Amino acid sequence: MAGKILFSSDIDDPAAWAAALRALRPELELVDWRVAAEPETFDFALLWKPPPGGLGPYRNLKAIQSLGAGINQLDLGTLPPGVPLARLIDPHLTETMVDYAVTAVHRHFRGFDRFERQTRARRWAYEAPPAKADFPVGILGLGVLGGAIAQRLRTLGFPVSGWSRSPRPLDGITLFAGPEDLPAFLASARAFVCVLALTEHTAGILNRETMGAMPPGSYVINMGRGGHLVEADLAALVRAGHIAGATLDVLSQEPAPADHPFYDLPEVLVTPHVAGGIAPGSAAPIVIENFDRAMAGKPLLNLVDPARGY
Ligand code: NDP
Ligand code: OXD
Repeated sequence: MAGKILFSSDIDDPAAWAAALRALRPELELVDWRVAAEPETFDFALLWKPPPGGLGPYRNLKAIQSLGAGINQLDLGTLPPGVPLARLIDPHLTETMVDYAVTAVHRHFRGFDRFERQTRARRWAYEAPPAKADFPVGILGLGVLGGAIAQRLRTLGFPVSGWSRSPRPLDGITLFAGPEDLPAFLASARAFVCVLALTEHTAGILNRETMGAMPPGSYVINMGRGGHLVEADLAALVRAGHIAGATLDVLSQEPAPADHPFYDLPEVLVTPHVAGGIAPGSAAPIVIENFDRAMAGKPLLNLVDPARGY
């Protein structure tokens, strides 16, 4: 089916996306918002963020496809009401997220973060290699990404627990669900990986109280959204020695300002929102499937539930 797709992203390459879509469906036209004219002629939008002027003029859109698994960057309140929105779930994205989580967990588990600091301080201090059995990992969010991360870490030999809104049975993973289980979950691990959806219920969930309830010497790995973490609380708990270290792929302000306090905390590693990668070649079939569904008036794959917020 032919059609016109609006593209808007400050991090994804429109030419690579146009080529990937054209390879599968030559009659599809992908137009970057910077050159888009006649907005009413667009059928579908592929967006990391909406164009600066918003989507108001694109009044015939049948659906919006996020260029991410998350959707908060789209600023839901500004999207045209009633137009369905889908998240992007892509095997390449999942694999890159799993890789990132495994790397961050191992770095803290094997003390590479400490050894990096010792190296700079010209210090040699032997410590016996730890056992994975003594380094349980807790995953906040057991959706597509959290589930895949949990299973990989378990396969690697870590005891793994997970926390989500509703219970999701996962082989070999200790499950916790809902606010009532949160205290037990927070006591269950040494490293915590956050891959929650960001909603009004999960904003600021990593705060003084919850991180304070983690066992002393715990590690925090945030791969969800910057809004999950109260940054000043983490900085205070790191300075107090309660949290031993953190790996943060997402921050409340991206790019982070040069004077951000985390840049002065050796225990905190910041990566510039690189944990997950969307590859046009791998994700294009999913986008085309959703384009076809939108044109046929069928429900989208990976549809966002506006009431749930994810
Ligand atoms: P899913 O929607 O599949 O999973 C979201 C998880 O959050 C679910 O387990 C859900 O619980 C849980 N959740 C939502 N609200 C609550 C709540 N109130 N209490 C407890 N748990 C809750 O999303 P994905 O796994 O695909 O992606 C997760 C997030 O990862 C994205 O929203 C995005 O922000 C982030 N991300 C970051 C990337 C990066 O590069 N840093 C790349 C890709 C994604 P339930 O299972 O019960 O519904
Ligand atoms: C996403 C992201 O949500 O890259 O996919 O953050």
